[in-house]
Amino acid sequence: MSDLILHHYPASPFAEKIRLIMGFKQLAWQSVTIPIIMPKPDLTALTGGYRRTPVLQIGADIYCDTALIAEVLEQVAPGPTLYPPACAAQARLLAQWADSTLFWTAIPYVFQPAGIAEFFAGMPPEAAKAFGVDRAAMRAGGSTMSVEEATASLRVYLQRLEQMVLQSGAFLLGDAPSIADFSVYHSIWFIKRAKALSGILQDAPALLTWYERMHAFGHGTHTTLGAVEAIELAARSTPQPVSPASHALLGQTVQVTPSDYALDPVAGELVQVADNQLGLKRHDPRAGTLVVHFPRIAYRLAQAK
Ligand SMILES: N[C@@H](CCC(=O)N[C@@H](CS)C(=O)NCC(=O)O)C(=O)O
Repeated sequence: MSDLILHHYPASPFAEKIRLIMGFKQLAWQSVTIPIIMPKPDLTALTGGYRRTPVLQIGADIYCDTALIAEVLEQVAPGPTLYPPACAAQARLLAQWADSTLFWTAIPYVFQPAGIAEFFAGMPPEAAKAFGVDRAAMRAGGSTMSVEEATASLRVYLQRLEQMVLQSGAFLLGDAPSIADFSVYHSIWFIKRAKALSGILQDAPALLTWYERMHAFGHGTHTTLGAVEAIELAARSTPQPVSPASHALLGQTVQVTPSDYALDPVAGELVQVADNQLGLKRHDPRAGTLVVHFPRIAYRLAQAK
């Protein structure tokens, strides 16, 4: 039985990024399907309030955000690497652009009326309404892009990505894939699924060939696990020891909150501070003692109020 448990749902682009990395590294994992909108009581029992998708669980260690999940999977299975030494820095920076700017251009592009109709086909009208209300609350205060701006920006981005594939060989930064390919892939995957709108990709034929090359990695192998079983497994497990660096808030009760959207704080004892990782120890009545891990980039650390 694999120790890797992915909490996710099929239609999530960020989950698709991680599923494809599982395939690239030929990993076996367990799959817990989580709700697409709040409430998510079984997920938040593990995370302490973080609600975004996906989340990786290894025993009583909970990893939030795909930037961190990718680094953890690299440690679990170093080869093939997501960070080829020749381009690791560029790859991480390009991945960050894709996970923020490209993703938040693809979302308003796909969620125009034709894309919405396809996304919610076969679901009752209330499902679409509930999704809209949930995501509006999640993005409260954030800026939104018009379909016009998203379409125009996407055309430019697709041409830049097309040029990268043409210049660098099989993948965005060279002959081998890097984290940048997986971060770009999930937005293209989301656009490609919206059949009525995927025609925009036809102007980037080399990128489409790249897409097929990426798609062929598959998702590795997985078995299904219930959300309650995942919580019970956490309760039976002990978090892995961490090596804390010195930090003024170490050992104190703190809260960590995404700094972009879905601003749900997670509170706990700060037990780990690394270059790009924070660990909070917390206790849940059902899941027991856990350490919830976040990247530092795009997460705010503050003393608990
Ligand atoms: N920076 C986060 C972003 C994750 C994200 O925005 N995921 C979307 C789904 S693709 C989400 O959480 N949507 C709200 C939800 O699933 O409840 C990451 O890399 O994991």
